[in-house]
Amino acid sequence: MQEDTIVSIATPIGKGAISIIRMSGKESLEIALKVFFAKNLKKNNIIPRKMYFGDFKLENNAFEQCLMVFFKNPFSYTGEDVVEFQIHGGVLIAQKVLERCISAGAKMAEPGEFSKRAFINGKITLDKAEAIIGEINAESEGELLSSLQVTNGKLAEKILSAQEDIKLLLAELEVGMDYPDETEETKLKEDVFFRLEEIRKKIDEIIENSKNSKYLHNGINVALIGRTNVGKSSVMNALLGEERAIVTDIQGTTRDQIQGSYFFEGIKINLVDTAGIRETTEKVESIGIEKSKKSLETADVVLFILDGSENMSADDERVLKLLKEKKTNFIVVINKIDKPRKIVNFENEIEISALKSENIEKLKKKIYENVIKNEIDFNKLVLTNERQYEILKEADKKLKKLIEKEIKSETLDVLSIQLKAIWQILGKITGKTENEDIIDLIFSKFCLGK
Ligand SMILES: Nc1nc2c(ncn2[C@@H]2O[C@H](COP(=O)(O)OP(=O)(O)OP(=O)(O)O)[C@@H](O)[C@H]2O)c(=O)[nH]1
Ligand SMILES: [Mg+2]
Repeated sequence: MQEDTIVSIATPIGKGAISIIRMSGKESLEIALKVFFAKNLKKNNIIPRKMYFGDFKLENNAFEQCLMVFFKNPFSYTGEDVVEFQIHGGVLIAQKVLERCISAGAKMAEPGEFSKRAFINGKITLDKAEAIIGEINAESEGELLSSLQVTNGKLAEKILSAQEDIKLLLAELEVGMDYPDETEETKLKEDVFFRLEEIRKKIDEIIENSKNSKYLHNGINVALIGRTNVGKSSVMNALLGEERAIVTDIQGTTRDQIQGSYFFEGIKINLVDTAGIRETTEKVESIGIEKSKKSLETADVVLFILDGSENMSADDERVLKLLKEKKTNFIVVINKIDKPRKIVNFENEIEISALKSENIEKLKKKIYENVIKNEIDFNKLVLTNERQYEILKEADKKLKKLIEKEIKSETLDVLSIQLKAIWQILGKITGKTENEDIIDLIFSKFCLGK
């Protein structure tokens, strides 16, 4: 158990009618009873998990009616003694209750400290803890669903079992090294080879399912690119369903980048409207154009917008050339189809009218399908954050090298060192590793009070 008793507001600030102030640590009950008074309630007669209605005494001796509940260790969120106060009223009262707990002896919790203690006391696995961060921060529905998946601990199970397989293999290698005569090295290596393939299959499956997780987490970045006056800002507004960007018939209206996002199928779509690209000597406009060119590089997909009522101009050609040079993933959007069409046909184009809101839903679908190649199956095991994804890819890379190369050329000794390294890498997700730093790193990303 940790030394300090920590306290924090556990509910989101400013949301909801009830706030919960949570304290955890061996002095939590003692501190609570210095500030909270209910009829006949004493330290030796308190019943765990029973709600007590009483008065909370604030700094200025004013009383606030509230509920208190005590969770005796180990049956609490953190595994320590925990006290929670449920108070009515806004942020100010919550803040005052918090301050009073601190002046009575509790320490303000660090971000993620509650969950860190829960993890240390074996209440949650590391990947579950990370999923909790995901849930707190999940903005889109899709992201939330996959966070919940991990919360169920299925991912931990799968990766732990891969770690377990590796451990068994390590044991076998140990035996092989200790009794070189009794084991035939080639036969042992053959066995190791097949079992490594099995482990890799498990890891590959999660990686495959998680390819979409980047988009679940960060959303899809879409840049609207084209020459001036083709209707980029109008398309932006039509997609957002609001008048975000200024629209005029003057060329070069948009100079800075304008951002906005909407949700499609639970995925956040982040749009950036850019300055129309054309030859110009005007200073501000040129800076804007340079930015437009840059946003090509960070976009997952570009909407190349053309004015369908006009022929391709030199500026249009210039933009097209740029897109091809940069090998950008782009969709050709023929705008202004409410007017007679003049522009040439493009492969894989979509006709819309931003002015008349025609085919906007179809465009939304096209953007989504362009990036999300296969359906996101929320029932499958997916990783909720990029850190985990990168870790698994690292493990996979090492496994691949081991299977395809090292197993043939290296000694059992070296193989065992490499395998141990992979075990360690997987431990960065499951928490089964000797490395403590990583735990601190993750928990510092938590919200306060969780
Ligand atoms: N008829 C018609 N006019 C449109 C349509 N979309 C945009 N316009 C008009 O085209 C003109 C330019 O629109 P903007 O959205 O400002 O174009 P832009 O590409 O953002 O222009 P810059 O910011 O200058 O690069 C405005 O007068 C719009 O009303 C459309 O679908 N049909
Ligand atoms: Mg514009």
